[in-house]
Amino acid sequence: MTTDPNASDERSTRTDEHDERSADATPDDGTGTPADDAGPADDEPEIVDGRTIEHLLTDHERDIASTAEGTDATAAKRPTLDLPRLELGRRDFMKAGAAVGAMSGLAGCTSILADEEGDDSGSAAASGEHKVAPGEHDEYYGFLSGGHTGEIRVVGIPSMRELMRIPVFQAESARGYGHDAKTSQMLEEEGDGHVWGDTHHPRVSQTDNDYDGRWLFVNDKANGRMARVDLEYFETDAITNVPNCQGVHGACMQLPDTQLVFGVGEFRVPMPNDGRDVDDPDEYGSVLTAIDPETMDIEWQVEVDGNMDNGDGGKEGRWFFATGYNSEEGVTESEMTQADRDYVKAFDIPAIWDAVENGEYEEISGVPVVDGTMDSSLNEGDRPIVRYVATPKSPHGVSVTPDGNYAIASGKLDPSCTVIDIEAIAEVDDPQEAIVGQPRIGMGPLHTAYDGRGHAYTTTFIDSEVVKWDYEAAVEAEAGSEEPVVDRHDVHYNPGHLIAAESYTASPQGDYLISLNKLSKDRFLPVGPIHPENDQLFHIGDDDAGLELIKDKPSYPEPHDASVVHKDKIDPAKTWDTDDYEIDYVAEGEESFERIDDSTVEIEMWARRNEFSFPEVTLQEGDEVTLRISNVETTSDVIHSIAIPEYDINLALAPQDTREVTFTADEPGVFWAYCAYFCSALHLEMRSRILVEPDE
Ligand code: RUQ
Ligand code: CUA
Repeated sequence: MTTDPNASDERSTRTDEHDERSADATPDDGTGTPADDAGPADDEPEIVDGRTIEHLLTDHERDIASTAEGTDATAAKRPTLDLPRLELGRRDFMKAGAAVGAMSGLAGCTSILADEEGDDSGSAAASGEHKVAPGEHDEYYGFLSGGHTGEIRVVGIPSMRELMRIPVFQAESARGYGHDAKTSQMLEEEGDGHVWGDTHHPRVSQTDNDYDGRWLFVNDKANGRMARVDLEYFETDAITNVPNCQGVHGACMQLPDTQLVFGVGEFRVPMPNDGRDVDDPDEYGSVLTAIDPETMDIEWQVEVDGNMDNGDGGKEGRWFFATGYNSEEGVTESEMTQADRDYVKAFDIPAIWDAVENGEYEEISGVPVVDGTMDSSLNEGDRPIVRYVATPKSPHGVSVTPDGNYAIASGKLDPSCTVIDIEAIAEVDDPQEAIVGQPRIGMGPLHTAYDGRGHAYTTTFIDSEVVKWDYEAAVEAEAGSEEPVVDRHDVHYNPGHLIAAESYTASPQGDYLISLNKLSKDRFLPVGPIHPENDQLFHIGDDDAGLELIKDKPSYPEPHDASVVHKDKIDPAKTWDTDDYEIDYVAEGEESFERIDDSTVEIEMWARRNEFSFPEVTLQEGDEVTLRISNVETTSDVIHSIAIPEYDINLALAPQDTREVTFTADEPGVFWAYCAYFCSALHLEMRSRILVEPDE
């Protein structure tokens, strides 16, 4: 990173070099790897029925618009995709389903889809297998991001029952999050005054490439933060504000033992973003951020060329992969989609640590920033810190196979996935030689999950499918071949992420998979113009039966990604342990009301069924009051709260928990504090009268 005013010329040169590199990556560089003759990857835009992918994308956008109106204005012009078993254009099909629903009042187009897919009625779904009876527990925890609600949702799988929500970047009254001193300070100090976030990628910590149930980490795409959720208490316990970038998009960690947590910077901005270079996009940068999982302190950042997007860590700890788009470093959609290839960046973590330890960085906004751009001196020689692997086109998701052998990137604007051999990355001279497979998956491939039996499952956003394929077969096959595909199943509609049980570990469970679909259209009762999304659960455990659709779950906007963890690997607390928080517990008999001076009061109190230690509290107008309160119950699930509406406070109190809050009694009057958790037969009577006497 440089702040040299002459540097913009250097940057332009670098951009030109991108194009050269893209050109280098085309067929006749003589390496003889499948990447070299990847049909869709070449410089010519791929043509489907005489139309480019860009045209198809435009059609797709128009179809979404026309379907919403129930019209069929574009039907005549719509092309048919040349995918097997789809005589009808996929979007024709969606439209047909929506139109039937609209005209006849039928709830959705399930029957039509069942016909096309082969009837699902004999499947596990119809037979009632995978049901979880009332009172029974699920097999898995699903941790879903909540998108721009800023939260995490906890769902039981396979029931898909929502078990809990964990607020992360937004205050939330039912859990008292952002109401007590500790959590409100965390939100304020690490939030620059922002009141919301955009969570995309929840990843659970691992030890030895398996879930250890300790923490969950998640990004904030909106305001460039990373957060940690403590999975003993299912509560956010740390937030880190990441400088030198706007949004943190991809999030995951260095494996096998969660040595580092990574945030993948997306939007390019000047570094630091303090008013310099505002209209000089060549000077903007994008960074990968490495965070210590214990302290949540930032260790270093690496600046790269182009936008980054998603990421995943190799299983052996050396490599971290991030996809990227906008190698053009443009600022408009058309500028960002010119090149037919963008890059998967392979970060060599030990080499980056060496650079940091040798002082080969620039400190920006208090963080060591290592230069990992293409023409950085740190990328010369035999141990470059970042290897740029050109893949088609604006690759989106990247995930490492459970055996640790491959990183698979999804083409997004190209129908292929790219299989990168992780061991080869370290050995080859030209990173393109590490590309060992490039199967044709379908239109708009976004994300890939694994079952541990050698299958990859990729969502195709435009085709609205989950496509199951064999990744070793893809290594054997010609680039561009559809042969590795073993099954495909419609989803409803337009899937983003998908996640299989424990897919991010070295040993996925291989039984369930959730497709997180962005559009639900007519699948549910209408609820106004903002529709829920649709999370669809599949059973994938029987390779003969193929993908079996079990369940639709309407989902509040909007989950992006999820981690699915076996129930035995999570060990939540039933009550609080008083050693686990920094403030002192207030036992029965230890309650106190202390006037420190003319305008300062400290209250220590407790709550139990059906009373607060003080039935009334008398204050003077203008008093600054610090109130600490413990729930002295020891019985699980006896939760109280202290709601003081006048001061916008609701502290949720699980058994043995203690919370603190400070407020100013700025208006005279009588204000009832009450318990907002329905805790007992006399819950309504559980209250305390706050008398604020007027200032004379
Ligand atoms: S992204 S729908 Cu934010 Cu993970 Cu791909
Ligand atoms: Cu305590 Cu209601």
